[in-house]
Amino acid sequence: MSVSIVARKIRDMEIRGALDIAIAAAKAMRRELEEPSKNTAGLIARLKNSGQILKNSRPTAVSLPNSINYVLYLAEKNKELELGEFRNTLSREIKNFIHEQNLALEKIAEIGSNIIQDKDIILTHCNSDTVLAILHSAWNSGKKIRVFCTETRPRYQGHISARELSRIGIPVTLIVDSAARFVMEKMKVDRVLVGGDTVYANGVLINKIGTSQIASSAKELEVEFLAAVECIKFSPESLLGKRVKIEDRSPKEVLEKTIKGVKVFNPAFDLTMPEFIDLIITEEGAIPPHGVYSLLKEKFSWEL
Ligand code: RUB
Repeated sequence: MSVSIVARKIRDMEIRGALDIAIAAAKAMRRELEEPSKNTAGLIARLKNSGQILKNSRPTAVSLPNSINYVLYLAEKNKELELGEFRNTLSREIKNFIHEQNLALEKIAEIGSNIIQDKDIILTHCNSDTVLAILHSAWNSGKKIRVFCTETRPRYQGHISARELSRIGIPVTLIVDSAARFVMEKMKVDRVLVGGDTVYANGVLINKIGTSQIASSAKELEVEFLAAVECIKFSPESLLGKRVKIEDRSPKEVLEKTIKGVKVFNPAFDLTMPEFIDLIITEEGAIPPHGVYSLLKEKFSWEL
């Protein structure tokens, strides 16, 4: 798919979830290598421009700029190559990068599945492929888990999670978002497991709106709170004090018909503070939030 199509699909949430967004962007950048160009410098300029278009498509998941910046770093590294060789080398390296992201997902599924116990009752919010991979792996290893999915207003991504879990055969129950605390207490939920769009160096997790409310209820009820995120979702720029923009989406997602005199505010993500998070499950291991800093410096040495 071309850069403009991928950018549109990300903006319209046809492509969504922070990992899928990162992979789709890398694939679109790889496709750009097929475009005509006089020389390597011209193609790099084109990649930079395409990268900007993709970066502008959605603001909150840092996996998107990370993926593009990595491709641009690879392009810069190979800039002395003549055009044909540049195209081949970069295409291979982007393919490797995409492969690594898929391996990261598999590794997280394995690590996360070790944390899940037989007969666990788990609550998840929104729709995260990384969370689903863990639950799938735990189920396949014979753990008889049960899952509660919040519906995740206003876009109902919880339906996607519930449908997928049910397809696998995992007993799943859909609840309204505001039932999360009640269900955690009454149904004796063992663990909350969510994905993430961005993780700052100080261990702050940015994920679908409502995550922080669930995390604070989990803390109060002594329910373990786990976040599953590939390192591509760590924010190197947070070390420079920069913050991502919390996406503000259309009021139409909340109200089909406007109510006279009523404004709608529709933020799509929120911040969960590190003290509410027990573990962040990454492909490098399950770490406490204060471990993000060192892992970030290690994984993003090329950027820093
Ligand atoms: C999706 C969301 C997911 C993360 C992680 O929000 O918050 O929890 O993106 O997903 P939206 P994954 O539906 O607005 O994109 O684990 O698949 O990367």
